[in-house]
Amino acid sequence: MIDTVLRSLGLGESNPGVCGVEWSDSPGGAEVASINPATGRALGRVRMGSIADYGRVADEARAAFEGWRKVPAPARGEVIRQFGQALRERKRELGLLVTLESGKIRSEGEGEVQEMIDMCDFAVGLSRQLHGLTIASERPGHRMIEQWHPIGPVGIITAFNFPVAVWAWNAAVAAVCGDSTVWKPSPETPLTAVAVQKIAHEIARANGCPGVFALCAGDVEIGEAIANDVRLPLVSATGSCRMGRSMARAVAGRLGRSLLELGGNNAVIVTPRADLDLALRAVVFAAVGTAGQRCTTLRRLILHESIAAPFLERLKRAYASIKIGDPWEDGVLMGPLINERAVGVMMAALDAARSQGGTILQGGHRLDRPGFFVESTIVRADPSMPIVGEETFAPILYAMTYRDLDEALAIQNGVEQGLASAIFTDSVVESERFLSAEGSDCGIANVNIGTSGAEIGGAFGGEKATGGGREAGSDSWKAYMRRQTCTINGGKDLPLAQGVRFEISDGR
Ligand code: UN1
Repeated sequence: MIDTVLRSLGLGESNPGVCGVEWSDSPGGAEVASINPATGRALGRVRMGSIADYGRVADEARAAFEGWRKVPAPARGEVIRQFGQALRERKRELGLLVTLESGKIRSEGEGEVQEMIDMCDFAVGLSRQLHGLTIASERPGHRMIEQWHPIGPVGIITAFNFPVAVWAWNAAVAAVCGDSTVWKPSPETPLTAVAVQKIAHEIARANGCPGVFALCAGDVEIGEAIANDVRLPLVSATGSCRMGRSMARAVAGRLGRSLLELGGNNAVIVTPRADLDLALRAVVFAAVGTAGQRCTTLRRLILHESIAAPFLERLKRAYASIKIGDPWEDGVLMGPLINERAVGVMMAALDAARSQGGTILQGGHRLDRPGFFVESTIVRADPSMPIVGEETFAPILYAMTYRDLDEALAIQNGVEQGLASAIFTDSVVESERFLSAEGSDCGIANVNIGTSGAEIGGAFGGEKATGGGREAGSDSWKAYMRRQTCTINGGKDLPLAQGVRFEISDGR
């Protein structure tokens, strides 16, 4: 099965991971094996880029930008339309590759490709809607407009957990905005990146714009090169708060712009007025889906004390019924963690939780089988435990109780991250409070649905240590363009703003 999938996507045993105007035959970086986290065995190998390879690709992306920015935006949209069509034709194989390489279950693997397709559709529509404003001038005979121009090549750094969808959030929008992109995928999921790059590159070549989508697989040194590269006016990066802090410093140091999508420590509040059946289903998907490896994964469950005990009993039973196993098999709801390190990090977090007074209610173990499988785990916790304030990229759910909504909101907002949040209640008073200015402080606030699984139509991102960036839908496109304010004088006089007088005489 694996060989067929790889071959159908044009992948071999060893694949170059560098592509600018053309694929590079022999990139100068290390050759890295991509490991199937469900077996621990290699799927194939990717030859990473060296700093020299990166430099060349970034030059090519810069040159490609100079042509691409002159192509009318709707014509750029047509290229993205073709790309979306090519993804539709490859959805099954690509989805399976996502599953094999990242360990997410089949339907989530295909969902990831669907998310790319949705992004293409969105970007095609956007390509005719990059609207500016007309602004009334205070001066007679003058008018003001705001227009948007392409900003330049954009650096895109993505994480293993959404190995291609998050690239598409950025690349599809950047492309219709007139920007080329240079992509550094996660070293954990390079094959998926190479497969998607093959499709994107082919479409770009067929449309006479090779180099608009560039790829340079690599490790931290490529990420640092992107952060410090003055050729890239914008860097969009997804990953941990730690990575984001050093990225933000480096990009700001050269006065570039960064768009950051960093850690989440997402919470759900379940009130006594909630539909508990609905809440239960939502909590399980949000906490266990993708084996707890989404940045929107539910990590903190804040239950009203009157419903906590029976709700946790039901939750434990639901957890026990979850089938953990090979993510490509039907009926499996949870696959493995991404690697050995992730298993170690989860076990260390559970040790910390125990020593800080937490009790493991369910799960807590590694599974005795090849690959990186763990049990989905519920910990009875207190919000004051330091580990509860950390994002551990694993299926650990900290369950806590509250007395009144003020306390619930204080717990919900009492962490450094600010990505996704939700409340379960049938009371409009409670939900409106949650959505008000004194309610959730997150970039995403939901009512009666969980924290994960956002649609692309809304702007995606979070506040505080999550980094403040917004990607995908709504008006996120503005981050990928430069705004220009233009004042045009159609008259024969030169009145000055604010009534300032400055008369000169040229002697005539
Ligand atoms: C991420 O985990 O980096 O809302 C992004 C969701 C997905 C995107 C998650 N659409 O869960």
